[in-house]
Amino acid sequence: MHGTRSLALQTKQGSLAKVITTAPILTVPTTPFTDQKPGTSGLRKKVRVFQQAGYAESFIQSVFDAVPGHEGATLVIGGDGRYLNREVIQVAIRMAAANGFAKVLVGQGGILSTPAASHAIRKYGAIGGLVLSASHNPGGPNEDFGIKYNVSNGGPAPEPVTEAIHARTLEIAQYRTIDAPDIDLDRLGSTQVGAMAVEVIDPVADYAELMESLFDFPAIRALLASGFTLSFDAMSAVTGPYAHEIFETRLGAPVGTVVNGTPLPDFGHHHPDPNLVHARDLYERMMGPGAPDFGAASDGDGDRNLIIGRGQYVTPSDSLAVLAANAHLAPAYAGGLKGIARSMPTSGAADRVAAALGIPLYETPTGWKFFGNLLDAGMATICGEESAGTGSDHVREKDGIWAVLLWLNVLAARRLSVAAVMADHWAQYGRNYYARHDYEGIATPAGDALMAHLRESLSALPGTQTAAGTVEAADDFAYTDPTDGSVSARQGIRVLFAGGSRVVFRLSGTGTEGATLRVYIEACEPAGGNLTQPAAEALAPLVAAAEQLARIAHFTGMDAPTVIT
Ligand code: VG1
Ligand code: CO
Repeated sequence: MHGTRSLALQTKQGSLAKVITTAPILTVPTTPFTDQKPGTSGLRKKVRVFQQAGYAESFIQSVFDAVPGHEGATLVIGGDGRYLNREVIQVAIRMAAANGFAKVLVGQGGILSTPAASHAIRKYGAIGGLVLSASHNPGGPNEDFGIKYNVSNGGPAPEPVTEAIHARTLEIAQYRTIDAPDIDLDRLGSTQVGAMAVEVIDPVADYAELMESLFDFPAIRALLASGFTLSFDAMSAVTGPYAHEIFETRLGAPVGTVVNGTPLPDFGHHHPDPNLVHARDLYERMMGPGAPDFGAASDGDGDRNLIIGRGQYVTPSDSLAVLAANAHLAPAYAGGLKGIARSMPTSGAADRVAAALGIPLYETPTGWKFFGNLLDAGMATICGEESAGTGSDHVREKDGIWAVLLWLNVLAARRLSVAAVMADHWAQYGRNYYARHDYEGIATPAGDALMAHLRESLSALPGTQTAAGTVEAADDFAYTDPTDGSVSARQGIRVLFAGGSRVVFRLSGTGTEGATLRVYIEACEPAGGNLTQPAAEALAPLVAAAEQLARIAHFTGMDAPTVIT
C-alpha cells in the first residue's frame, strides 16, 4: 500500500490555496467464502480463518452491500480488544471510507463493549456498527474472532438483515478499500481517511454517563460507604476500564474491587465466560470464608453478567426475575415495566413476576436479536437469557454492568443480603430450579443425529413415562415476531412435564469447532413447596429423563457434560 497522497494546488501567485487529500479507491476482486453465515450472534471463526486473504474484507463488504443508505452515514466501530481487533478495525475504516460513509466513530484503543457500542450507535444517530468480538469465546492467535453488525436501533441485525448479508457473501465478486495508512487508534480526536472523518472517542465516558442517568448512584455510593463489599471480575476482557471508572471512581468502591481489569488480547489464556466453570475463582471467593457481600463478573465483550452473593449463587434466570420484580426501585424504572421478554430456554421464573405485575411476557428464540423489535415497539422493558444476559430498553444489547448496577441499586434500597432477597423472592413466587448442561466439542454429525432423533420422536413423546413423570407435551419451538410477523422455526426441542418442569435441547450457534449440545433443565416448585434443595438434587429426575429421551451418551459418546452452569 502507498501512503495517502496530498495534492497541493498552487494559485497564480504561487501561494498554497487549498490542500485536497485524495486517496485512490481500490476495487479488489474476491471470490465468495461459503462459510460466512452469521450464527446466534454474528460471524465467529478461528483467527486463522479470519486471516485468510480477503476473508474479513469480503464479509465487511457484504455487510455494507446489505445496508441501504450507508453513503454519507455514520458507522460505529469497536471491539473487545481480542487478538486481531486492531488489524480488522484498520481494514474496516479503509473500507468504510471507500464505501462512502461520511464518518466513523471508533473507540480509543479499538475498545468498545457491546452495550457501549449499542449506546454510541443510538446516541450519535449512526446507521449501524461493527462490533468485533467473539464474546465469551477465548482469544489469541489460535482461538476465536468475530464480527457482528448492529443496526440503527443499536441492536444486533435481525434475521432478515443477517440473511441478506449471508446471501451477499455467496455472490460477492469484489470489495472496496482505499490506499491510506493506519490511523492512530490510541489518540482521541479526529483524522481524515480519504473523504471520510474518523473520530477516536473515549469508550467509557458516554456509557458511564448513561448508567448514572438510570440508577440512584448516591444510594449505591452510600451502600458501598456503609461497609458493603463488592468484587467485580472483568476476566481480562473489555469491561475492565468501564468497571474501574464506574465502581471505583464514580461509586467510590476501594481500588482492588475490580480484578482482572486490564483487557488482554488473549484474556490471560482464559475463557472470558462468566459461568461457574470459567469464573471459578470468583465463585470460590464468594462461597468461602470472608467473602464480599456481592460478586459479579462479565464476559469478553461486556454484555453478560454473573451474580453471586455471599454464599448464594443466583442463576441468570432467577436474576432476570428478581431484577424485573424490583426494577421499580431504580429511578429509570420507577414508572413500572411495559413487559418482560425472555429467550425460550430461560426459566419461567420471570413469567411469574410478569403475571404478578399484570404485564405481558414474551418468549423468543435464543439470541438478543429477537428482543430488538419488542424493545423498539415499547412492548418490553426488561429482557434476559439463561446464558447470563440481562438488559433493558436503555440500549439494544444485553448489558453486564447495567445488571450489576441494577442489583446494587436494589440492594441499596432494600438493605438485604443477596441470599435474603432470593429467599424472599422464592417464598413469594416459588422457585424454578435450573441448570444448563453443555456437551462441547462433539462431532457435528453426532449433534445433528441427536437432534434429528428427537425431532423424529416428537409426536411419540407425549405420554412417555420417565423418572420425572409423564411427558405432557413436546414441540420444536417456533417464534412469530409480534411486530412484523416474521417466523423463526426449529429453535429447539421442548419436552414439557406437569407443573411447568421441562427439558430443552438445542445446538449452539456461537461455537467455532464441531458442535455443542445444550440441555436446559428446569424443575418448578411452587411457593410453599420445598424451596431449599440443592439444585442438582431437585433436577436429578429431569436429568435422567433427558438421557432417556435424547440418548445423549449414545449419540455423543460422553457420559457427562463438559460444563454445568
Ligand atoms: C449463546 C447463548 C445465547 C447468547 C449467545 C450470544 O448462544 O446461549 O443466549 O445470546 O451465546 O451471547 P448459543 O447459540 O451458543 O447457545 V454472547 O455474550 O456470546 O454475544
Ligand atoms: Co458477550
